[in-house]
Amino acid sequence: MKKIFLMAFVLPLVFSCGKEEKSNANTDIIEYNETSTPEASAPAAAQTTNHIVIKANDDMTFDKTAFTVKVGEEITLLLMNNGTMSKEAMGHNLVILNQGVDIGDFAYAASSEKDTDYIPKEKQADILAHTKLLGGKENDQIKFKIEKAGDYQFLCSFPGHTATMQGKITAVN
Ligand SMILES: [Cu+2]
Repeated sequence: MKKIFLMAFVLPLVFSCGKEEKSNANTDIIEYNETSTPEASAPAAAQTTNHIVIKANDDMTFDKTAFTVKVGEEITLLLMNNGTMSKEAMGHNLVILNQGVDIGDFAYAASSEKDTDYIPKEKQADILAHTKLLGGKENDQIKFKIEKAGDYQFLCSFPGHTATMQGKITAVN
């Protein structure tokens, strides 16, 4: 529990100095301490993370679909496609949408954009961040920041996958 208090107090202090680099380094250290403390992992809903790891498979699902992150911090997201099928048959990506974007509209627009790996050119403004399209046994890691608190939906934009491959990142202050 001590670690949670540290996080709550250290962050605003560091941010008020405007040194983002430093704040990232600090939260990394604190977070690793936190995961090694058994009692700290109990209230999962409120825990924030800077390191998101999501695994996809040939069964067309993401293994985790809800994350909470801190506004303004650099987030690392690793998408792992643990399947064995090709990118053409069972490719997976992860696209994080900006707030207010309709996930169904986006998926529909993306589904015909094979040339750009289902990242629609005319919808760039809807995208907060996205990974590459991955075939079996491929990984991609991206970094991004969320500057405004709230919920952000993510999806796999490969045709037909969005219904079973979507989730939500909640950004908190
Ligand atoms: Cu997919």
